[in-house]
Amino acid sequence: MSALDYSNDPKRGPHPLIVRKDAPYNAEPDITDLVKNYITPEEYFFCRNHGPLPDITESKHLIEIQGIGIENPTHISLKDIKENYEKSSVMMVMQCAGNRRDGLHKVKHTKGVIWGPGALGNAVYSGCRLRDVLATVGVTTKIKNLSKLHVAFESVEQCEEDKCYGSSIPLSKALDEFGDVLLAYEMNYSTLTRDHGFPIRVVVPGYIGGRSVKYLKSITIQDYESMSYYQRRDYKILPENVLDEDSANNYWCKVPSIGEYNVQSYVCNPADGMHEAAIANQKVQGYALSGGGRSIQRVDVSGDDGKTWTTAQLYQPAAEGDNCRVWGWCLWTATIPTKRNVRIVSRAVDSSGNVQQEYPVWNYRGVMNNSWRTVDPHTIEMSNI
Ligand SMILES: Nc1nc2c(c(=O)[nH]1)N[C@H]1C(S)=C(S)[C@@H](COP(=O)(O)O)O[C@H]1N2
Ligand SMILES: [Mo]
Repeated sequence: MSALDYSNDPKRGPHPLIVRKDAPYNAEPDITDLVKNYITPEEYFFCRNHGPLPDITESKHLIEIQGIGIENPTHISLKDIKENYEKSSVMMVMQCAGNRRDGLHKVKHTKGVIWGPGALGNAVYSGCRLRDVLATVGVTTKIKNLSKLHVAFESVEQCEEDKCYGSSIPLSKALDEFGDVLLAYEMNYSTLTRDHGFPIRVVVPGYIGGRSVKYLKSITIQDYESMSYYQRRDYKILPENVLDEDSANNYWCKVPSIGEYNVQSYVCNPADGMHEAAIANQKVQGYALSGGGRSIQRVDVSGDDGKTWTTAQLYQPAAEGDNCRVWGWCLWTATIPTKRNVRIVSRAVDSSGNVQQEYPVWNYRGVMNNSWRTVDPHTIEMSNI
């Protein structure tokens, strides 16, 4: 077992998050809190960690930049990043690939923190563009074999079982003029907190949260994906016949790692068990999002378990400037009749026409669950009896 020391983790007083695991610290908000704000305040923002939080002195911290196409590997300081690169901001959803794992875990045992539907948030991150930093070391879209290259990110912290947190994305995403990948030092216009990656993290809009490496220590251009455990042996959708670690070992290298997340929606209000009465006009509220910059085209809401559907009203700011990609989430409301003992359902359609699937497709790591959200008219406890 790991002998990691968590005594230097930030002291967290009483706060509104539901703690899924103490050490490493993993917590998510109550979903009725989550949809109170379009931009998720930090107090309602989920935290996903794999080890003790590093305690980094900003003035001493350097990021190493090296690899293919870089003649002179270099180190860059936070001062350099803040003073010599244009500051830019991106509003985006950070969503863990394990969001809603609980739904798959109910089907069959899954491996991982049992997240409910709150392992996501919508924030404004600010920092410098990764492509600007790469340009100063000579890495641009003119690089040879662009489509075969990756940018690997490593973090400072030691995780469970002596692993270092790391991940990678295609270099083409990092260099894309409209990809909006940042080295961020602010979240919601405040300095990043230790929980969210102080002093600097990567943010990769449209990709699963796991690619947005916190406490960034190094950036490497290479012709293979990150060798990190979290890239190679985690965050993959294993086929349904893989039931345990032993059989997973035969599959990790055959299955691609997840980049962009899929189309998703969730009814946050009313919560399970909260609509026992038949109501003529019940207000239903939730979130919807999709990966890769795809916007939400439509959210269908049903008060009669999917027999009839009403189109929800969406709140989703349009894409900014020349960029047609949408990284922020969509909050929606619908007013529908609900009946006693009948489920409320939501399903989203994204701008590519992808629709959420009706039933969960179980996978061992419990990732990318996007089955229709059905609000159980009874409490969860009652439905388990
Ligand atoms: N260094 C480091 N970066 C990390 C992680 C981590 O444990 N360590 N977790 C990743 C995962 S799985 C997710 S979902 C996001 C969560 O970001 P947040 O804690 O700011 O919400 O950070 C990612 N970056
Ligand atoms: Mo994650």
